[in-house]
Amino acid sequence: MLARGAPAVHHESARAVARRPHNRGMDRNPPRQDIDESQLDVSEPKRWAAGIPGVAVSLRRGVEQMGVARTATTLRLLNQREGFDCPGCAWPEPQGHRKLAEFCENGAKAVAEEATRRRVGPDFFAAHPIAELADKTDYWLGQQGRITEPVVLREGSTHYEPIEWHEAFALVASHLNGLASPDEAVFYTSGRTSNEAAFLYQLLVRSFGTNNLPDCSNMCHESSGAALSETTGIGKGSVSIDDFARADLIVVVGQNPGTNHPRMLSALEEAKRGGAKIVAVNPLPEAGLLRFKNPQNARGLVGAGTKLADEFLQIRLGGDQALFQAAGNLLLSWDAADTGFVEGFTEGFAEYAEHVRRLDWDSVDAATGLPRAQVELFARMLADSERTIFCWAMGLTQHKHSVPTIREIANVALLRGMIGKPGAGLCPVRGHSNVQGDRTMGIWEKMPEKFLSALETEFGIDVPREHGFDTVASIRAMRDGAARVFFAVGGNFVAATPDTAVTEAAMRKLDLTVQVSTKLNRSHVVHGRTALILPTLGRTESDLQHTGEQFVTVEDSMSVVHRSRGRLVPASDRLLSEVSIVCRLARAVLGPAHPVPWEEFEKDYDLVRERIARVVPGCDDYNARVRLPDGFVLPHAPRDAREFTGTRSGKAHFTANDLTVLRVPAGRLLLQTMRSHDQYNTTIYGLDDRYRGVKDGRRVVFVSPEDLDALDLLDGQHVDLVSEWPDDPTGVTERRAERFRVVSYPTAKGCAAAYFPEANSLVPLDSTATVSGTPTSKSIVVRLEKV
Ligand SMILES: Nc1nc2c(c(=O)[nH]1)N[C@H]1C(S)=C(S)[C@@H](COP(=O)(O)OP(=O)(O)OC[C@H]3O[C@@H](n4cnc5c(=O)[nH]c(N)nc54)[C@H](O)[C@@H]3O)O[C@H]1N2
Ligand SMILES: Nc1nc2c(c(=O)[nH]1)N[C@H]1C(S)=C(S)[C@@H](COP(=O)(O)OP(=O)(O)OC[C@H]3O[C@@H](n4cnc5c(=O)[nH]c(N)nc54)[C@H](O)[C@@H]3O)O[C@H]1N2
Ligand SMILES: [Mo]
Repeated sequence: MLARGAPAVHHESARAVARRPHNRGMDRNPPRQDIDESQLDVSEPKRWAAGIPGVAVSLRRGVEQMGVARTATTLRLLNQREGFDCPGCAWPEPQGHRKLAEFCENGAKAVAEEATRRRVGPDFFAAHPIAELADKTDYWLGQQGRITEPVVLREGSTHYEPIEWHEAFALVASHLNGLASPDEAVFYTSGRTSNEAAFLYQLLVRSFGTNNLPDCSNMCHESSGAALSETTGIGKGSVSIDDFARADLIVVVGQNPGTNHPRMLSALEEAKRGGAKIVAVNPLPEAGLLRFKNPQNARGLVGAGTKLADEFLQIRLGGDQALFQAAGNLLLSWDAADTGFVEGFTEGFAEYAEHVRRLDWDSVDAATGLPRAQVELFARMLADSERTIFCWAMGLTQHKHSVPTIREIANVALLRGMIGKPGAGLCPVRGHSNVQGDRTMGIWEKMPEKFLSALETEFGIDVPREHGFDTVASIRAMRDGAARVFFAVGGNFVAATPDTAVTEAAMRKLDLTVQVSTKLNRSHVVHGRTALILPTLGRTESDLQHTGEQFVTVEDSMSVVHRSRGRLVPASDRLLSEVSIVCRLARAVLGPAHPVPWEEFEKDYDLVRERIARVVPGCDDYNARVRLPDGFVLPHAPRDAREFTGTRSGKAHFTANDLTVLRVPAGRLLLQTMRSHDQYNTTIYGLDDRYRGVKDGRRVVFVSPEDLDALDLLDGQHVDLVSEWPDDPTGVTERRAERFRVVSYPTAKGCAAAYFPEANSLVPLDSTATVSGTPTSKSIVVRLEKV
């Protein structure tokens, strides 16, 4: 039995799992069959997260992909100081003492995916023509294993075939240098890239001459960054992990931590033990928000677990702006403002107060769908709290009015003086494990002047000033012929982006597509006229260079920068690290006379970090500080000193925002696209959305029983989902995704849900959030057509 602090993974238990008949011999055999939706099985949703099934699933997935011994060693190094950072989510590691098993079920799955023993080598590509691979799902593609050597798909060819690394770099260089302008190339980044690789990558792209650096953040927390930089002067969260234990109220809005940030449940549980109250605001009663059985202690395994949410606000999709305006209105009417803070540290209060006092309560009712008494109770909890933390994720960032919504949370936090004191603050919970670090290192299509001029001074180069394309603008440019080359460090661009049909057609028009990847995905089989796959090391693997084994650094969701060092033998001896790939490509593209010492950087990552220290704000003495046991925390003026140095006035800004009420035409529903418990974005680990009771299939649409009645539909029927957007500038106002099984589910009335990426084809490319440009993946008007 697992006691607190005991290793959750040891040989005995892993062996016990491996002995079960269905796990025998799984090691190297990927599934031959793709998803068969006719096997779909639906049962009652769960009321609690983790517990024994969580531990069992971690071990089973580990053993399937890695075998017993490798599972034990790998999981033991996960999130330890001398090990590697979990390639799963960006939730921070605890400071000081770390438990021996500092990971969660879904972190274990992420590692198993990467450390798998399955391989995709030249035989695989010879056996499977691209036309066949293009019919497979991301699930099947990902399950085939790690890519072992660079491959090329030459123009007109039917198969990928091996290519030497130097030839691959020369091919990319000849395409890039043959462009009419550097702006005809697009350089995407997903959020797993290390700080060192990200810093060098943006340096290469800007030296080449463009700011076309879209990243996954454009589809993720861009709205948070935009709203927070306007209001607090810094686009990052203002809490540390230790604040959770000190808070008396934690509000979790638009986030499903039980699946996407499972280690956050431990922090919530600890806060709860310390007397904190938790409010969950969500259209879905997510299991992890309701009750948690902590797999790291005996009580969590055998007992009833901890009840987490004290209050569950089952809000309508997109209703959060109204909820927080209403809270602001009530707090003001109760004189519950922290006047010392408001007067000392903010501006714009009078205008804000005037605006929310005029609030139209009918709009609040319509937008939130919540009983007024519950809105009042929520405001009362805010008024009574001395230390509130506001957490949110994709449920807030992927709507048309996401930026005003997050500004509204900032308003309430400012009103109550919840920034820059222990146990309180704003906490956008980031997705990819290093998405925040990549931004810090310059992966952004519109980095500020200060950063760009620091690059120029440090390296003696010229870099462009004109803003580049973000993700949606990149797709438009590809579609319209303004971009000809696409290069991606990680990610799965065609599957993660909106409007699948449009994006895939845009991708197919390109001259060259290049993917730096660990595993196969849809973006390798929907490609430009020439395509390259450049296989790279994962987080778990050791990175041996000229001066010895290297480590890299990453930044978590709470601005802690620390080391990550892979220990496993790489999946193949033909892999290059992302740093090597960037440095060698830079030499090929920019020529040997380029002033940046690319060759030296590849040999010794300390040399890269010396430059990071001189260019990136807050990174002074980087090499020494990342070597401290827990790394170091980047400065954050509002959090550290209640200073708002990043805004124009030096004060925090209240904002007055017009209220958006999403009105849905009769007979239609508002659809959100979200993650199942068994996937990492477009990487589908398995087919078991355990907490929601959906198994062995993914084409489901969750609809409330009342809506099913009203629409004359039954649980178990099949429907096409048809999205409707009359405002589409391209004139295509309808999009269809075929054959989804209707699941009767306790979601908020008028709101439906389906999985990402199956439903991405329904999200119009041009339907984006104001200011941030993020696709509106969480509010799409759909009708359900019986098939
Ligand atoms: N295991 C695993 N971990 C992951 C990921 C993964 O795919 N798998 N992805 C990573 C990434 S990149 C990210 S960004 C995060 C994503 O983490 P989440 O944001 O938790 O991911 P989603 O599945 O999109 O869930 C959105 C949640 O918000 C709710 N929601 C949707 N719309 C609204 C709304 O209008 N208002 C409110 N109040 N709630 C709403 C949904 O019901 C759901 O609970 O997780 C990261 N961690
Ligand atoms: N409809 C809808 N669309 C969405 C979302 C949604 O909620 N709804 N969420 C959005 C969000 S929040 C995000 S962050 C994006 C995610 O968009 P992406 O980051 O582009 O997608 P991922 O699925 O995370 O990328 C998976 C691929 O990354 C590669 N990979 C994995 N590890 C490594 C590594 O260490 N190095 C390299 N080079 N490659 C690696 C593998 O080949 C794998 O196939 O999707 C967005 N799209
Ligand atoms: Mo994300």
